[in-house]
Amino acid sequence: MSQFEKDVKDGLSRSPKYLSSKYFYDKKGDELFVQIMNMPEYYLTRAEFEIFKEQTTEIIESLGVRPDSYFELVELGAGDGTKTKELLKVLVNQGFKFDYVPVDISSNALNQLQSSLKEEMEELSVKIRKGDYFEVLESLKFTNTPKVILFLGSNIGNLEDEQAHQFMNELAAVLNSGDKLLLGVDLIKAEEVVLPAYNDKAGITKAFNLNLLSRINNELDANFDIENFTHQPEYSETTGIAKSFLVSTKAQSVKINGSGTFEFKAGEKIHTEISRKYSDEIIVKITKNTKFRLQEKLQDSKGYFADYILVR
Ligand code: AVI
Repeated sequence: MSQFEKDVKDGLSRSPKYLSSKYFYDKKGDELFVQIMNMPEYYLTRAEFEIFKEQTTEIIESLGVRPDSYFELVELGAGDGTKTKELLKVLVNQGFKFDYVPVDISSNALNQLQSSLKEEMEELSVKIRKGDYFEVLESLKFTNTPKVILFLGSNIGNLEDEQAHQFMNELAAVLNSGDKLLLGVDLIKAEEVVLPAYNDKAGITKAFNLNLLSRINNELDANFDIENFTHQPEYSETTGIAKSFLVSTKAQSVKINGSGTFEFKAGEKIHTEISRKYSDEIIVKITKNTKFRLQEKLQDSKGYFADYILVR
């Protein structure tokens, strides 16, 4: 039984039911996420892009890198690199000596990024690394080269606080003292701004959430009727936590070949995603007793998003 199948079986046997958002990203899910990043309601990508475009000098200064000493710029989950390119252009133009190391589990995404960088910044040294973040970092650990890690897009927000804390500890373990982390996070703000980002008018986020059921149908030979489920986002300004659910619109049973039959009551929810929003206090909480020290916070002009710079 694959890990995916085990996790689906386990999650649907729980009460309340649960499916992990890490399984959103099959080919269709990747495409839908690109559309999400371009939606008018999804302010996160634009806000972080603005920081990278307008505050490039401040980023470079607070990372403490110098043109004459070599470093590695490692990006975890690089995607199409739109934001990072703003930083890369300036570093290249100012003659910094560094390798850009984008890490991703998708070789397709990495190859596309590599060829677009070749076209746009010929002199940039790019070393793509396919695989699990920690395995790649572990393999880079013993070089003694100073490192700057980029973890952007509020990707950390898809983890529960305890998991995020563990992530910071694991990251600290594969870095050396003095290495830097640039952590991009969405900030806690009004429901009127956050909720539409997860409930867009065009229904792209709905399709993104429902695609998880299609993926289970395709890969695990299941018979979810997508028409009988709907997308429901929730957000609490008090906790700063957004959650996405899939709601069964009627009583129904769903069969997954080899895993069994799962009963749904009318109105029963499957929790599929957490998108945590941050404050300084929560950053302090997830870095507490880790080897990271908070150094700097850069924000976009609306104060929607922050890039924190932490030192290992
Ligand atoms: C990838 N991650 C930071 C996105 C988020 O905002 O939590 C995924 C997403 N889910 C729905 N829309 C976007």
